[in-house]
Amino acid sequence: MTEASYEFTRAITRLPAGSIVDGLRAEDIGDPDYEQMLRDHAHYVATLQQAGARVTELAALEAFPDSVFVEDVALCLADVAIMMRPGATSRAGEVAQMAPVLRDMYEQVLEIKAPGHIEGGDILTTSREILVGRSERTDSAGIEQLAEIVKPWGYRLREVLTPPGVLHFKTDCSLLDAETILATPRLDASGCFEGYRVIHTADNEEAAANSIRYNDLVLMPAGFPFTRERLLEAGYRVREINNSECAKLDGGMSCLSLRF
Ligand code: CIR
Repeated sequence: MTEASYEFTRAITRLPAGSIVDGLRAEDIGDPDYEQMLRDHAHYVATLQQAGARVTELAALEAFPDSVFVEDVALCLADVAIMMRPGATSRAGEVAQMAPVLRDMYEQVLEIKAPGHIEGGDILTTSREILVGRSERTDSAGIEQLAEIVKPWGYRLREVLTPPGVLHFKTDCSLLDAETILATPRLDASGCFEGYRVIHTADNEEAAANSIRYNDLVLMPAGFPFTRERLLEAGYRVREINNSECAKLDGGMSCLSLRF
């Protein structure tokens, strides 16, 4: 029996394009260094491979500066993939670039249609349910559609709230195992994780919340020693990846891959 929310065999990533310097950001703290980003991306892909992933690395798309953040354009479940409909207009065209890739890998690929919007970063799939955070990028119309789409496969979906000023729901949380979630205290305070065990990020280490569990490994952004210690103490096997450049564009570990 596999734990479909974190036991995977495949991953899809996309090489960062040079145009990444034009990527979206909530606050401008300078452009990312492309060469450093390429090194970090290679480390990320190698770590997924170490965790057992067969990684499909797609070519860079210069026309779409944010296209390295592949997570936002699809939801990949065990038996069906669903193309998202990003709330960011500059990212809408990324969906058509990913759809044929997923059609080659899945028997069924469905899609969120207008007028709904959802970005994958707002979706946390746990072993019991699919949590979707309403945000600036994800609206109730999109969430309602997704709930209907996944129903035939027995998935329960719950609408929750991404905190104001936070880009995506998963900017502030990640799944660690069937029962456990890593979350910022501010997101946990909303009550959305009732019934789960929650490990909090340490003070001033909120950005560590966007980590990923892939098989036996937890990939987390480097530079958050107190949160890392909490994960190690709880028994997780942690790998740190430098995320300084993606962080300038509000991106983290989950955004960089589709995992299934
Ligand atoms: C954006 O604003 O869309 C990108 N600069 C960052 C997307 C990060 N994706 C994610 O958290 N899933």
